[in-house]
Amino acid sequence: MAYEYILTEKLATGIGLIRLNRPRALNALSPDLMDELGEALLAFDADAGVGCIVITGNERAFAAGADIKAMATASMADMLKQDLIARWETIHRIKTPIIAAVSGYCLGGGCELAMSCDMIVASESAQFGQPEINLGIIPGFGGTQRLTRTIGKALAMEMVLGGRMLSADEAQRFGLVNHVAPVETYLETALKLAAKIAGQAPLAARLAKEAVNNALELSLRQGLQSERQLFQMLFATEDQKEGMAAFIEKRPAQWKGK
Ligand code: DAK
Repeated sequence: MAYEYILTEKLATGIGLIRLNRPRALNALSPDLMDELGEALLAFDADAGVGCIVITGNERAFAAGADIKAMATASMADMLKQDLIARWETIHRIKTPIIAAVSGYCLGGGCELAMSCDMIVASESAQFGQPEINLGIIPGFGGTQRLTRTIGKALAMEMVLGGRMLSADEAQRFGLVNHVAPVETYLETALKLAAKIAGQAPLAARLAKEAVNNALELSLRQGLQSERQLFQMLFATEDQKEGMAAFIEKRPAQWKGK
């Protein structure tokens, strides 16, 4: 499918690669770009040949936020419209694991998009920030919630209230980022991690993602209960039988996604 604001590619390693592609606007997340991103995510999620999705930008910017020019004259009623919110929330419906490969600016809605992915690989030049306060607004897509749960209240307050940016090394130290790599190799690092995930038993990978994400949303009691049910469900899959048989027979498992 041809898109205008993103580029997509299905790699032989079972990865669905999505590049945000509005370089002149530092990949600002316009409504049209978000619609395309949502469509591409849903298409890869429905593709049994894709076991992991990677979202990236370019060296200078993952995304410098939602498109300020498209929001500048919006009313409260505009911002309340369900279709506006829905286009941002598509990513939360995706069952396939998603990695953000981030270089350069990762600000506002860009940082929130990266945090909505399951892991983040950053280049040494990445800068993470929630500078919405400078525009007279606050984050609206998890920048006060996911960020605080990940890096803690003290630093989140400084970022959200003071516009402080985190370098890639800081972001890794505070648990926002999985790996930091040179600008020349960060995408390769992300793709290597994605290939490893794409090679896992597909149903187990999807449920593993769901179970870990539940830890941020449910109470411990609910989370443990949900984990147990997901664990038990996997014993209804052919892949569980295959995975355990392969271990016992000392051979690599052949996953079917069934
Ligand atoms: N929106 C639109 N255009 C942007 C942009 C943005 N967020 N960021 C950069 N650009 C454009 C610039 O306007 C400029 O375009 P031209 O003037 O050349 O046409 C071009 O990209 C290059 O930017 P600069 O000339 O500013 O480049 P510099 O290197 O000097 O500065 C910068 C880079 C990243 C420091 C600066 O561009 C900047 O401060 N950008 C804005 C960062 C920001 O404030 N981000 C937060 C935006 S608010 C929602 C969910 C989420 C959100 C909203 C709704 N719902 C669920 C409904 C999120 C809100 C936000 O993200």
